[in-house]
Amino acid sequence: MSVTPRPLTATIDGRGELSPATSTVRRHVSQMRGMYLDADAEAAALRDGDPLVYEVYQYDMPASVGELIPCTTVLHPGRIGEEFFMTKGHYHERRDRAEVYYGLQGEGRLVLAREGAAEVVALSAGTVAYVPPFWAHRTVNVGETPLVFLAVYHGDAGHDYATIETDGFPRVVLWRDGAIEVLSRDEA
Ligand code: S6P
Ligand code: ZN
Repeated sequence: MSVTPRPLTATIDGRGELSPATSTVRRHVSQMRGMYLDADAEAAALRDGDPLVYEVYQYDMPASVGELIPCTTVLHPGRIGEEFFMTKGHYHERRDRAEVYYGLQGEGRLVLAREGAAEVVALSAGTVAYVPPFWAHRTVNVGETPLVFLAVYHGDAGHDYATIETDGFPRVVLWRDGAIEVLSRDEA
């Protein structure tokens, strides 16, 4: 049975934690096996304590179209080989559901993909980024401090991770030769 939410206020603390939150996700390298390009570097990270890559703090709402779900992501700095720490990335299960991101701290990139097309946009404090319907989305921390952002999306959007686990993203974001490089995955 769905519950009609009451008006809500929440706060985001200095490290990006949304409070109150009703669910929290913490993803380590071990929960993203196979997503980074460099399998040897991934194995080394797993041996070396399986670092925490990101945290998500969410206030869950009923899974219906009229609802909006607020959540924050704290994406830690780091790399697996040349590849910057990133989120798993997903399509929305209901592909026609859009989303808005608002950058709060740090320096990142938002990687968007749809049917072979790809765009990579900067995401930092003060950026408002629109994820249109039908576009897969992943964030990447290219800085030395946590990348923190607020996301707001439809209650019934859902998350399809399986398609990304199979197909990946067409672009990768790397630290190479002393610079941030965005490359086609096939040429990386
Ligand atoms: C939800 C929104 C974000 C991500 C979060 C973690 O639709 O896009 O809150 O869930 O940044 O990424 P991922 O790909 O593991 O869900
Ligand atoms: Zn999303």
